[in-house]
Amino acid sequence: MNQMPVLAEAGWFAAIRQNVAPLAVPAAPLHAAAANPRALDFRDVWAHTASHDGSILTVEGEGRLVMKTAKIVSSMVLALLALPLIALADTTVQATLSGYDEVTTLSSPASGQFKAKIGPNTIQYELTYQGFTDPDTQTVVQAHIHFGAPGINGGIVLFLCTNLGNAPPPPASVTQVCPQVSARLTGTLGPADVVAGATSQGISAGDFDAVVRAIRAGAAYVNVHTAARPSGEIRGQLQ
Ligand SMILES: [Cu+2]
Repeated sequence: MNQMPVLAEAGWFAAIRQNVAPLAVPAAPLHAAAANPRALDFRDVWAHTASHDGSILTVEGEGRLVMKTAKIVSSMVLALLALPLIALADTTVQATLSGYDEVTTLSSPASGQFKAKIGPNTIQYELTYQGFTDPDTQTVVQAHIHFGAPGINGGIVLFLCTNLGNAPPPPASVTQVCPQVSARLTGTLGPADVVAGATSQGISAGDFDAVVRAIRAGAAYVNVHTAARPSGEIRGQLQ
């Protein structure tokens, strides 16, 4: 292999490395090559960028080899540049609901699960609950996300369902009915759905960003209320 394409490749490779370095992606072979550009060899490029299907080794002309190597390395660089975007993408939070997490602590046969995906200005959620078998407690009447740290009760910030006619009015989205014994509810909430229930705690109506910060900080919980336990029968801290 002669020196010309190797040197050209090394300079180009060093330029790519400049772009990649701020991402702090481990790339030991690339660093080694940049520290000593003359040591860079296509075999290194191939070994660290191509799939091991051997296709590169079958290329006949060096020009084509450079082109093909460049394409593969470009794909790799694009993939590396996408990493910060992936890191900023949707966040998933969840909670397991039981009477043991209520304040005051309760013994209830019921249980529940909550999962949500937080995106820009949206919370896509799924709430399931079951086991409300005690005749005194089996009627679910409403469910919410509250603003409160573990072991502390706090105000309502988002409605998940209600049968009490207390749903937030438009422009909030329509609040669905709570099935009384078991349910799988899904929905999407946004800034217009943030109610004023936690105003005295510093989250005013519509302050979606504050709600998301609270959720991410572990300072929000899901609460399912029943006729027998109007302040909540099963609860789960979002995390
Ligand atoms: Cu509630």
